[in-house]
Amino acid sequence: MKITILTLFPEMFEDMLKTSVIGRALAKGCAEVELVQIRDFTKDKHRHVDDTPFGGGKGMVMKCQPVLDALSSVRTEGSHVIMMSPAGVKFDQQKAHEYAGKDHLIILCGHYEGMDYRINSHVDELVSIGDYVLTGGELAAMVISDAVIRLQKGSLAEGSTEEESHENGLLEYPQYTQPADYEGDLVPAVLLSGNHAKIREWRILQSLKLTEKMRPDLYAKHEFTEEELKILKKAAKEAE
Ligand code: 6GU
Repeated sequence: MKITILTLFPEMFEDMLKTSVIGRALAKGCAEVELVQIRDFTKDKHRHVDDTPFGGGKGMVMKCQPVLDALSSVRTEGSHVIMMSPAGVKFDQQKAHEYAGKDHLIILCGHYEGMDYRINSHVDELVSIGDYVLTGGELAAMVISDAVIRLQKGSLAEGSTEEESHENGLLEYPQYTQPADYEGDLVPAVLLSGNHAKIREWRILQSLKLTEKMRPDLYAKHEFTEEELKILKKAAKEAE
């Protein structure tokens, strides 16, 4: 897939696109990222991308012309265009999968106080990464790009996303590594037992318990599998 990012600050993306899992995935060709400088589409000699808001008020508003000309220059047949905005729908793992399946995702990053509202009708969706305000859409676009690129075939070891937090609507079970005894803090004995059925059961139970405690909102929405119900019943009996 290809991701095109329209921004006034393309340099903000350089390190993340070169580093770690995402850097390797892009180097291997699992996905392609194109950065487009919106300012290159201005037509005045001062290269203004923003102006004062009609009706008055603080701050500056990004202008239609450079943004929409930049967008037109990269739009392709079948491209999906999202605009980063704190007023958008919330991004989640389901959306990450939806975008990961697109051939061409275009991400428009706003800055300053906002964008001229007339831009909204030229994009498919407004997307937010959470209920807080960032100075611009770039960090949000990086979050979305990371979540989408790591889902591309070849980015990660086969099957390594399946048991992650949020993939089945639950948080992931706790993980441990060497040493088994860290200054008296012990790894749960079941994990050292070599009994794979018991380990699986323990992990499912921990995942359920952790989700109930940390994310009651997710737990309330969870659709339990037969196996999960059986494990919960057994744990309740053992606690009697
Ligand atoms: Cl997408 N943009 C900005 N500016 N702030 C945000 C956001 C996006 N998502 C949460 N806060």
